[in-house]
Amino acid sequence: MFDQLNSRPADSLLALIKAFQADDRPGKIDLGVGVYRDAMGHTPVMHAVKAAEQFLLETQDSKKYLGPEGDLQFVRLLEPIIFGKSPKFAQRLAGIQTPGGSGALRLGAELIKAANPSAKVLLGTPSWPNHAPIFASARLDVKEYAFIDLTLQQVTFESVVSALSSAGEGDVVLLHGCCHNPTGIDFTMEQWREITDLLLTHRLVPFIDLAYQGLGDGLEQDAAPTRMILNAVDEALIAYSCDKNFGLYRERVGALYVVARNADDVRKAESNMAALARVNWSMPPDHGAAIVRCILESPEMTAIWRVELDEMCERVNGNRSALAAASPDLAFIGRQRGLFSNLSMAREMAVVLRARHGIYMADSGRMNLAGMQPADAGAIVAALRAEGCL
Ligand code: PLP
Ligand code: TYF
Repeated sequence: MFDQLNSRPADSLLALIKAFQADDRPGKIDLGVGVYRDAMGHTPVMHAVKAAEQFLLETQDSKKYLGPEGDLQFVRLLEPIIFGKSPKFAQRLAGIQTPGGSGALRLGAELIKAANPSAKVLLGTPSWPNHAPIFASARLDVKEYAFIDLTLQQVTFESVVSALSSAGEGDVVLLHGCCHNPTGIDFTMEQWREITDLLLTHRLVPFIDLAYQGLGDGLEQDAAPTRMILNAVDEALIAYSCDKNFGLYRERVGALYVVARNADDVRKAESNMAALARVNWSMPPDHGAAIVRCILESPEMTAIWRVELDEMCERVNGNRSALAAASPDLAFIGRQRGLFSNLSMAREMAVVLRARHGIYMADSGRMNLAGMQPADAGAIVAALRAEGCL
């Protein structure tokens, strides 16, 4: 039967990891896949994570099954970080642990399909390349609309207004809560307010993907748009990832939250999320969520984590400033937030930059700014100038 299969392309972002490793030039710079790197170019295990692992090693006395919801204490302890202390929708919130933000997106997509099979998913482009396939795999109709002009490095807000205004009641709007992947271009608070009004006027359901909280302007600031929307709407979904802000990537740590209209709907959402988890992965992997729970249960470990996260955030923003200062054509990078900025260039240019200059970025022209050192700014600008990109 397998002869019936067509080969499918590998994930080009993940393929960059191997290509970079195989390059033996000393000055190579990895701006590819979206993981944080420190000043040594290393993606370290955070101290708070090591401390929690040590604690788990000494105290965990069983590995027995937890159930499809995973570690519900983990799910509860994240809530004040994401939603703030005692949000007014606290009683209307359901949550479940998922394998990463990806698992949360997939589970959310299937929940939408179960609740409203004809709902369309509005997806502003460019976006994370996995978004559209995840929703399509759940057999949802994905409606893409372009909303960022890379030549201007700006949101074209009219496109957002037009897409949301022409959506049907109950359609779902995918929004990056902060640190937009792949552009680093987030809405202003004024634009978020307008989006909130559009969601209410046209009775649309926001699905907020929050995968980089704390890596833009800090934990509180990065959650502000999410909180504003959730305080206004009746229903919403939130796909949360701890894989970046706790540096847990391969442990696959995330959660799906749903804001429902009332307690009855919360119970229905919870039982459906559990049933969907069961047929997808039965139960989520425990270790990473247990680490996050241990950190959040301990004021000392939480304090260490927050300091480390702030340092990561400052380093990324320092790299942004260094590139912005190195060329006026890159000033926009200093105004954007999160790991990524996306240059406006032909796809072949990424290949040229890799081959001639050892600078690895996604074919789309996306750069992971955590992958550089401030001292690399000159080399990056020189390479971009040499190839006529600036
Ligand atoms: N959403 C966005 C925008 C991302 O960039 C990522 C990155 O991987 C994810 C979701 C998924 O995160 P995770 O690795 O936790 O599945
Ligand atoms: O966009 C990124 O680089 C991160 C990591 O299939 C990632 O979100 C990339 C591709 C992928 C899964 C995660």
